Amino acid sequence: MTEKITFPQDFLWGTATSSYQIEGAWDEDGKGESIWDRFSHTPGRISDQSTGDVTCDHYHRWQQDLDLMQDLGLQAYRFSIAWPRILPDGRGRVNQAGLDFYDRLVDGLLARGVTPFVTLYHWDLPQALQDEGGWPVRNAAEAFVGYADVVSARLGDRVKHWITHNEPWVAAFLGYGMGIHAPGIQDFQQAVAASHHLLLSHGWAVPVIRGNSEGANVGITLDLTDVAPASPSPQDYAAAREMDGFLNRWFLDPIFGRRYPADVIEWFGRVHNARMDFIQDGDMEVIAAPLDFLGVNYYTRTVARGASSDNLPPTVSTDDSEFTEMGWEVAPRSLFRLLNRLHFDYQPRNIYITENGAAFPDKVCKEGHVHDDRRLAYIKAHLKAAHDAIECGAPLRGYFVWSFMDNFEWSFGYTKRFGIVYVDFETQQRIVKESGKWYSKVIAQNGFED
Ligand code: IFM
Repeated sequence: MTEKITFPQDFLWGTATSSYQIEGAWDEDGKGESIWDRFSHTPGRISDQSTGDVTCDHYHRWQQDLDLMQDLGLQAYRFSIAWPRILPDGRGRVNQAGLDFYDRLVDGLLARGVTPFVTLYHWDLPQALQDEGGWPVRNAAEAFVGYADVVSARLGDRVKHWITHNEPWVAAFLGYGMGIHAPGIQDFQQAVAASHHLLLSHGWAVPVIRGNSEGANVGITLDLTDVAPASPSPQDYAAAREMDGFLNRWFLDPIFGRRYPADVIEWFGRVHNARMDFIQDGDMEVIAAPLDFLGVNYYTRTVARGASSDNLPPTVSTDDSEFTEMGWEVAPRSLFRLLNRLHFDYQPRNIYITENGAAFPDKVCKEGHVHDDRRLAYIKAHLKAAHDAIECGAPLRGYFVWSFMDNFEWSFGYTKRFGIVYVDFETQQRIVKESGKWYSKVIAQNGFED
């Protein structure tokens, strides 16, 4: 028997991208160098030796891309602004050509009936600021506020949805801790300091954006997961609590006014010898600035296993699971659990799923179509989980597929395709995948048959 899944009337349907992943034009029209330009130009950093120099060439093809969004019936589009396009040196001199680009983009979206959701920071820090030490240094947070001011002053009359940061966990811990993202540093102390300054910059920017953009909805996007202990053993429960602390609570707790979790501070100190001496009086109050919404990026769950010979046999196993091309387990019920947990534990006013999607090895068939059944099934299962969470009271207001189109997947280069639109990177041809056609129908019907 089929069941009709219908979403609330004002539910918002969108897709998402980010500047470095789609724009190209890395050094055009006065843009400064970003840490991702520097990182991808460094041999050995990107698995297929590629760069984002051209990527989807969206900087030149944005009108065609916006037309496609309109054809698909997208109601909202989440994109990010390249900070070094606006402020080539990170602060000070404003590059008008950069601002003009986003100005045209916003007007182009509004003319097509698509609501812009602007992310201010999706990881392309101006290299000039990294040369001063980057996010581990407090100055970067101060510079971010100046940047947020310039952008929101110019676009704030038309943009009413603002996301300060995308996935600060990734920016801090993959960029400065593990070194697999730009700027490629491996120093846990710097990573923890970076996480604090990212949050501080967020808290400082919130009132600045509100001041420039009347009636603005301001939020932050976190990458969150649902952590399950592999077995009901004390070791696995302890491991799950640690992972939950590191991946979820480290950012959620301070944003929602609970300060940094004591158990994670203790763990950082014990395992990584990390100190918290960068926190100044008043910082935690700044970080807890009340928000209009929480952005949630959800891709997979985490199964935690304690490192102990006393482990019990796992009762939570991934043996029969499906995995995406990223090696991430497909776990839609965990999205349901995560949304409920956020709702009951943290009570955000509103939630948007600002990213959800999957990489699979897509091929264009002879007839020129892309039959990405597994992506379609992934999105459908996650939408069903999201719908169930709404029925349980979660204040979920919208959903953004990651991604609008295939793009530069960071250290994986072009080897992972996440789009609902296929991109031929040789010709720049766009082909709407079957998942994109299906998503377009979901939007038109505000739901789907299950
Ligand atoms: O491509 C990224 C995006 O930039 C941030 N969230 C996860 C996506 C898939 O890895």
